[in-house]
Amino acid sequence: MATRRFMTLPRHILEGEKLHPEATGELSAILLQLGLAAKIISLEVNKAGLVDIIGFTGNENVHGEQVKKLDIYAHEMLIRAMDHGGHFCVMASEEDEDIIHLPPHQKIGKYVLLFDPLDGSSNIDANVSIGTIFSIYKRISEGYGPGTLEDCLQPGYKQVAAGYIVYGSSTILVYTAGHGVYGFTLDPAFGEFLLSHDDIKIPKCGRIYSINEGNYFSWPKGLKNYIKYLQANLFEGKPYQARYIGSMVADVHRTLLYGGIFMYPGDKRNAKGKLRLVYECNPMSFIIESAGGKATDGKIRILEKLPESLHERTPIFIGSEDDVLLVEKFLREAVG
Ligand code: AHM
Ligand code: MG
Repeated sequence: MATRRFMTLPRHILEGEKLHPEATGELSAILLQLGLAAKIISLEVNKAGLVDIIGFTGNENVHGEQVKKLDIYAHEMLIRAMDHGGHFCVMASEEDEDIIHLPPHQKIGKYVLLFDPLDGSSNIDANVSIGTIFSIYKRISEGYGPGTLEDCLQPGYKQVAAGYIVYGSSTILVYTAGHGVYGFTLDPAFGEFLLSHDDIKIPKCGRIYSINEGNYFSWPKGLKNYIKYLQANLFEGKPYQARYIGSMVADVHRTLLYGGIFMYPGDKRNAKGKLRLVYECNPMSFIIESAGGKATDGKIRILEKLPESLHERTPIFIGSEDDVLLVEKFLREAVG
C-alpha cells in the first residue's frame, strides 16, 4: 500500500490558503485557473507531432478551422483562461509587444500577470521539452482602473507567486508563492496534477553545467576561464557534466532537481544575452531562490534589477548557490 500523500494541485493550493487566515482566496483562484490553462496547452502540445499525419496541414484543420502556431495558441489560451476572473488589472505576454488590457466591462482586480506562453518553441518539431512560464505581482499604480506599464515593470523580488509548466516526458507544473517550491505531475488518465515534488530544495552545488557552448568565442574572458576550470576539475571525484537542452524551462527544471548551473551570458554580439528579464529570468529566479539557490546577471541579483522595458534582456547565471558564487568570482577576477 502506497504511503505517499495523495495531493492534487487544487487541494494543495486550498490547504496552503488555510495557513494564511488573511488570504482572500484570490491568489488560490488564480493558481487554479493557471493549472487549468496548463492542462489545455499540454493537450495541444502533445498533439503537435500529429499535425502532418491526421490532416492538419496548411492553415486549416479538418474542421475548416484555422490552425495556429503553438506559441500563438498558448498565448491566446492563457489570455482567454485568465482575463475574466476579475483578479487582474493588466497582463503582458512575451508574444505581445505591449501590455494587454482586460476586456471592457470586466471587473478590474489587484493582480498583474506576466507570462511567456511557450518558451523554447523552436524545439517543438524535434519533440524536445518546452514550457510555459508565469509570474504574478500586485498592482502598484494608484486607483481601481486598468493597470499600467509601471505595474508590469516591477523588480522580481516583488513577485507574489511564480511558476512554470514543462511539457516533457510528463507535464509538470512547478510553482512557489514565496514559501516553498512544489512540483505536480499531470496524470493524463484523469487530467489532474498530483503532487510529485514536495518542498523542493536545490542542492548547494552540483555536477552539471548548462550553457550554449557554440558561443564560446564571443564569451567574456572570465566565463571562458570558469568553463575551462570545470572541465579541468572533478566534482566529488568525477568529471563535470555538460547538459544543454536549449529550452530554459527544461534546463532550469533539471538544475532545480539535480543542482548545478544554467547560464545564458552576455557576449560580444549581444551584451545582454538572449533571455528576457520580465518573462523568463524573474520568475525562474524567484523559484530557484525560493528553493535555496541563486540567480545573478554576473554582478547583480536578478530579482533586484529594475526592468526598463517589457522585453528587455539580461545575462543570467542561475542554480546552486556555490556554483553561482564561483562563476561570479571568475567574472569579477577577469575584469579586475
Ligand atoms: P524563445 O523565447 O524564442 O523560445 O527563446 C528562448 C529560448 C530559451 O528557452 C533557451 O534557453 C534559449 O532560447 C536557447 O537559446 P540558444 O539557441 O541561443 O542557445
Ligand atoms: Mg521565451
